Amino acid sequence: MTGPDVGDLERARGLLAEAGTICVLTGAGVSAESGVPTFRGESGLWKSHSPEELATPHAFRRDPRLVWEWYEWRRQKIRECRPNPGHEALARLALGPRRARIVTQNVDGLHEEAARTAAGSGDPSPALPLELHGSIFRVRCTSCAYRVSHRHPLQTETREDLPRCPVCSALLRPDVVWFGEALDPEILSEAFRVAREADLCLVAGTSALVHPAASVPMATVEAGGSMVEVNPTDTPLTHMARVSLRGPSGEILPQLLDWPESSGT
Ligand code: BJW
Ligand code: ZN
Repeated sequence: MTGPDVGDLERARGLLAEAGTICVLTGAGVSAESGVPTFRGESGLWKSHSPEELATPHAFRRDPRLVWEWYEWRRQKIRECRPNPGHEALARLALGPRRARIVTQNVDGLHEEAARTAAGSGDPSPALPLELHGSIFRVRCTSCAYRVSHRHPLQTETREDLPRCPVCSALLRPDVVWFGEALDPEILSEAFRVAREADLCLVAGTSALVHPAASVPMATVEAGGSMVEVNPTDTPLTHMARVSLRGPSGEILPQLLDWPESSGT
């Protein structure tokens, strides 16, 4: 695999070096090199399951067992995945002296794991992401306010096996955001605040097809900041990017960020 254009890499490093505050928006592509399947494209999750079929409240009402089976398959896959050099470079950026904040659409928890590893015995919180679409390792009640972290395997073979709320006995569901559902308003407004106040938005590994997440980098640009995109292919945001670095984020992000002036050290 050839690397990104050297001139583009230099220009992107220059923009990062000039930026006082940085917003990072990530999508499924940043976890691809960890082994987490993306949603769209050749090897995307949706090849055999359409989102309308499985990632909607309607689908869960119609066939909760099928939806849980799909999530349990993904949870099992993701449990075996570890952060890759892209997650690690972003965690170091966010823990460094620059004001950088990670906003992610991913539900896999890999940014958090990278933050904890990079922080060692220190405080990981500056590198903990704003998770726009929730977490695949939390469950919540379909009826009451019960919500809890849950990493262990779940039984999904029959409807009777499905997890139930210990408070009200209603079905539990994955604590993720499905199509047609509102994102957590506090997390969303914090993400847009971070984007508006950023001098630069670094967008990595997202097809930028799903809103409102895909509008986050636009807030930076509309407020006068710039955008740098890292993705093997064009997206609807590409025409707004000052620089587009073509290639896998696990290779490009360390080249871009582990460089004295762009990391701010
Ligand atoms: C690599 C790589 C490598 C590969 N390195 N890169 C405005 C316009 C049109 C529609 C709407 C709009 N606003 C809202 C909507 C409707 C809808 C929407 O956006 N629809 C569009 C699809 C048309 N949005 C919603 O419904 C949202 N809710 C909402 O708006 O509510 C309004 C409301 C208000 C008040 C009351 C009620 C409602 C909710 C959206 C929820 C999305 N949920 C999912 C599932 C999460 C749970 C789960 O994981 O199962 O989120 S769908 C799925 O898509 C998931 C992802 O986070 C999201 C984005 O996907 P992502 O991350 O971009 O992945 P891919 O696969 O698409 O792309 C991967 C990219 O990586 C590609 O570009 C590759 O090239 C690249 N890549 N390898 C770097 N190594
Ligand atoms: Zn309940």
